[in-house]
Amino acid sequence: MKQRPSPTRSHFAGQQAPLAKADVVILPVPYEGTVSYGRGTAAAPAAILAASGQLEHFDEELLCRCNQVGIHTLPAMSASSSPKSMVRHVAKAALPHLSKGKFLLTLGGEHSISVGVFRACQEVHGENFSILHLDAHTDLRHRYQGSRYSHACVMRHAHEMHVPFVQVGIRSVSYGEWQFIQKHQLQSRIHWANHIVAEQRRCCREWMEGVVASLGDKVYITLDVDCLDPACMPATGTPEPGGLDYYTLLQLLRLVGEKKQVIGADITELSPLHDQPAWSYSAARIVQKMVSYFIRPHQTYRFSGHTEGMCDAENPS
Ligand SMILES: [Mn+2]
Repeated sequence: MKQRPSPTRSHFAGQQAPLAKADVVILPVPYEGTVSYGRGTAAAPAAILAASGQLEHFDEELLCRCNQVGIHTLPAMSASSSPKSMVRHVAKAALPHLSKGKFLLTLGGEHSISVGVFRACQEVHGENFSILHLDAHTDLRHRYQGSRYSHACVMRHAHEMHVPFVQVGIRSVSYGEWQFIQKHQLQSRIHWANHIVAEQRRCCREWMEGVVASLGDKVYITLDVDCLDPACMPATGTPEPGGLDYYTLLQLLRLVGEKKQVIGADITELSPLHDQPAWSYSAARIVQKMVSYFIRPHQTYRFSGHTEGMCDAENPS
C-alpha cells in the first residue's frame, strides 16, 4: 500500500488530503518574470504555505472548521520560462482540476500567472463566467516594458478573451488605459478606491453609533495594534489582512471620547520592525490621539472650527 505523504510546511494549513478526495487544490506558482518594481514575489507561495501553519482552523465569522474541507497542495511549478510559455504551462496545469470541478486556488508569483488560469477557466466554462478583479491597478495595458504578458496586461488579456470583468479597489491607471476605458465603455465596471473609501466614510457613523450605544457611561479602552489593517500596521506578531484603517480607528476613538467618559486605555502588541520607524511612530501617534480625545486638553477651544494645539492650552497667552 502506498504510504500517504505526511503534511509539511509545503502543504496548506499543514494538511494534505489525497488529490482524488480533495475539494480544494492549491497550485503554487513562484513566478517572477516581468516584475517592474519591488522584487520578492517568487518567495510568496512558500511564505504563504509556511504562514498557513499558524492559522486557526476555526472560522469565527462562519462558525465552521476549515480543516474539514479536503485541501491538496500541488508541488510548486517550475519558475524558469518566458512569460508566454509560463502562461501556457499554468493553463495546462490548471485545466484537469477545473475540469473535475475542484476549487483551484493558485498562489503567485506575479499577476501574469492569472492569464493561464483565465484560459483554463474559459476552456471549461466557455462564456459562462466573469472575473472579479481586486487590484490597485487596472492592468489594461496592451504591452508593458516590451511584453504582452507583463503583469500590467492581465486584464487586457481578459478583455481580448471577451470575458466580462469587474474591477475593485483601482487607484492607479495610465492615461493610455484611461483612453482605452473610455473607448470600450468600461467605466461602469470599475469601482475606484477613492469612491469606495468615500462611501465607507459616509456609512461608518452608523456602526460606530452602535458601538457607543452598547457601552456604559464609563469606558476603559484596550487596544491591540493588530486591530489595524496590516497595511497600516505591519509591525505586529499576528497580522490579519483587512481590519480597520488608521482614520477609521481615530474616528471611532474620537466618537467614544465625545460621548463617554474614558477612564483609561492601553495599546498592546506592537512589535517594532528594524529600520522601519513608521509603525512605532504610528503607535505613538495613536497614544497621543487618545490623550487628545479622552483628556480633552483642547476643551477650552472645543469645536472652534479649527484645532488649537495642546501647546496653546498649556501656555495661554
Ligand atoms: Mn496591481
